[in-house]
Amino acid sequence: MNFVTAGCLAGEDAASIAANLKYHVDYKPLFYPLKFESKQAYYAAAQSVRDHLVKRWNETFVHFQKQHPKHIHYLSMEFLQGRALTNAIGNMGLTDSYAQALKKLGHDLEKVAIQEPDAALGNGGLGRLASCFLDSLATLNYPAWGYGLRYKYGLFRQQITNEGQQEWPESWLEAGNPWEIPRFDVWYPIKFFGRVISSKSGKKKWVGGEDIRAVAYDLPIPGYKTKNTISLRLWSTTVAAEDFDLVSFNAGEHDKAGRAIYSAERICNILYPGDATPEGKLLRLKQQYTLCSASIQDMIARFKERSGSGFSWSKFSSKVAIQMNDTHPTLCVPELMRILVDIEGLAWEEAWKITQATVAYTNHTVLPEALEKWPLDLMQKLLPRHIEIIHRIDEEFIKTLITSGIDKGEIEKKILSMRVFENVALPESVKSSVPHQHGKDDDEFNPAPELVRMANLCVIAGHKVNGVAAIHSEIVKDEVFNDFYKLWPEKFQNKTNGVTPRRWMRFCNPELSKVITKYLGSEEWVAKTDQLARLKDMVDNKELIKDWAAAKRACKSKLAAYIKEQTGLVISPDSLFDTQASGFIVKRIHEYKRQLLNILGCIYRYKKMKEMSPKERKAKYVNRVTLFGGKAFATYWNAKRIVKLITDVGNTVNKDPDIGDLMKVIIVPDYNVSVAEILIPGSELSEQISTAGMEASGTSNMKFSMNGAVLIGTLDGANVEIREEVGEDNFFLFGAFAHEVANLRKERAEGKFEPDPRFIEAMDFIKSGAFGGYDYTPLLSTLEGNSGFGQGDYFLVGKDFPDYIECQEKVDEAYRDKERWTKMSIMNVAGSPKFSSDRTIHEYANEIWGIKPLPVP
Ligand code: B1H
Repeated sequence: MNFVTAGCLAGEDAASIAANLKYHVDYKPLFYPLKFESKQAYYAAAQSVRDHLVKRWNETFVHFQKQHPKHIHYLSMEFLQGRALTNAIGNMGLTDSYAQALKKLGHDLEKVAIQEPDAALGNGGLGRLASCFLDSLATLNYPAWGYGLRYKYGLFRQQITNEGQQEWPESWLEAGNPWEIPRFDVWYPIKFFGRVISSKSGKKKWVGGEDIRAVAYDLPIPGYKTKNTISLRLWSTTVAAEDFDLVSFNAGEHDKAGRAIYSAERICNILYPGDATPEGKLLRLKQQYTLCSASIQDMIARFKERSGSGFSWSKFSSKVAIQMNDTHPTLCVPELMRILVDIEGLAWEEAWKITQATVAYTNHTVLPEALEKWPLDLMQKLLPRHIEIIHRIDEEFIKTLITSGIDKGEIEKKILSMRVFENVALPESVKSSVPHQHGKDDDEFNPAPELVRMANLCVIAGHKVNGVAAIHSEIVKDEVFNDFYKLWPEKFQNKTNGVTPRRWMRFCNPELSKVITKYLGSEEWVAKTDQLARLKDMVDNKELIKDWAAAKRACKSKLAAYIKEQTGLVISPDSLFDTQASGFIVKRIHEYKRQLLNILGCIYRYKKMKEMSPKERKAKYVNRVTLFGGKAFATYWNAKRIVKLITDVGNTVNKDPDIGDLMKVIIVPDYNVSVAEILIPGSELSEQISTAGMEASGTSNMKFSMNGAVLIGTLDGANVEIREEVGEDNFFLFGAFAHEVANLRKERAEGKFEPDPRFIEAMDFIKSGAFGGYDYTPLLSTLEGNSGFGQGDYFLVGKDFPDYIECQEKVDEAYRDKERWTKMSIMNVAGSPKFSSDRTIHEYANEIWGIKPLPVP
């Protein structure tokens, strides 16, 4: 083998790949040369795969550059990419070649792949959705860019001890990131603070303040079975070399000399800095502005370059589409306006038309307390010119409202609730047109803070607003943005979420994929999930049922082995594997996911088991392992208490000789994308038990269902559509409906709710010390009392409890009939075509972005 030439041309057969791997080991060493273990093999493989990626990525860029199609730019503060190796070689069709090549060199692909750190630049569903969308955009050959931030530390690493959760920093870049291409040629200036000066002609200029640089790092994103390879461009922050304060340094003031650098670099230090303090808020706002400013500058630079002599601003929105993933990138609205008006010299009206035609907004949550609002004074200080622009947007919008035909008696109320600012005096120009103002002016002592409502700005600026599941989009129209919906019904749409069947079926579940391919006759379903529906007609096929059950069992064995390795606990693959897994639990409001309902159900079940004879227990319950995955924000005490409670229950139950395999309760530590790839295929029952109306969509529900887990859930988020697709008989439904929730809370507040005795029994069992001496009063008190948010069981755990445990009894009954259960599992996969992110992306492309596929020849 000629390693050097092999290094130059990365062929696609096993022999040349092996040579290429060896080349990377020998000529791009990252380690001590006498070792060639799994870790070295991983880095060599990544370098080698990267060569393939870069070739396709360059070809795609050149093709798009020449063809100059309309591009979508997906802006997101989070991308939960997970590991890249298996996905990249899988999408490029090189898995077998790499597996063989590694084998030649004495390595096993699976062992090599797990050396990769998990790229966790996101908290949960919203970030993972962005990553699934990139996979679909590349696969479907759409011209697209993802834009995000390159956080040095991703979501923390979680350790579970007897005390509950402990957090550790996750430094995923420690050994370098072989998948990224640092683009030192692509950087943009970013300004903070400073002041605005006006010229005689009225032109505005933002000057002074802090100047930093955003530098691009590109991650090539390969599509499945296509050459198209798009970019996820992540910005990192630094300063220009000349901003290093050499004078101070030489004077021995070393801290002072490096201050500018540190101030710039810390912007990208960490995902979601806690924003409870003013410093934390400022940092988060700097992050958001950095993402928006650098991305907009980049889009404009490339638009100009692609347009060449045909350049005209009037064509911008027919070539550039921007999607804002929630309100976090809202600042791209005033930033685009600032560049168009202040720098490019466009008139306000023209700039506004372009901006509106370019940006669209996805809403991911209906909880009013979760909608982002920034303190006006903070924003004013950091982004003085943007605040002027937002004032003008606010003023123009109020004028639009006044002339929109809204009833005179209503107009003031509408203006106050719909305008961008909250608790800010009305602009002078509209005061005379508004009949009576209870604004800030009326009440000098009004302590209410002045705020900028990012969601309102998004709805006013965006040409489309979408929710992420059918029920959620209805709530968006009927409740959250009802006034806007009445004003502009044509803006509002639904785009039910989806997940990529590549990562979430084909690659994470080769066992079940093989069975599906065997019965469908080809692997076409991986790109065309509609094919999966054909399984419905085969559901009675005894061979299929046998093969299916065997594949699920293989996944369960893998999961059991993983749990043994991680926790030391031994679980039997003959038990029912029942899982509740969800991303990061940031705030109080995330208690709507109701892990507490699940664990209280376990507690009640355990108590009943203890009261029964061994024979009775065995007759009533099937062996079950209840698994939890998820992280609690470090300072969100109630979530951490729930983790502690689950740990305590596990410590008691798992060791109880009366119980044995009948019941195990386990937290799978450090839940992330890679853990999900083991946990989801190995699960048979998935808990999707949020308080109805509160989970916008959920996406793990889709992943579980398409891996053959049956859902137990409420009619919430995408559960509603999953149940429609898989059929009522293949979904365990319980709980109050979304439209009943408000009234149930009201009744509760009025003291009319009588909790079920079984619920009281479960709570009392905890209080009795059955699971140790930890004081659970603060946690349990949230389920008691009558009043308001924070007490009085806002999430209706007590209300839904009896229905939930009765539904779980039906699960036991169904599970006893193994054939019936397997058929339910098959029907879940057969019902999953709709939940491919390919479907979602086609809808966005056609109904919001106006982009067309452009395959690289
Ligand atoms: C979702 C968020 C979110 N909704 C604020 N909202 C964040 C809000 O860091 N922050 O400040 C981070 C994330 N995430 C989730 O989006 C919904 O709860 C899920 O129901 C939904 O499936 C997912 C994707 O649409």
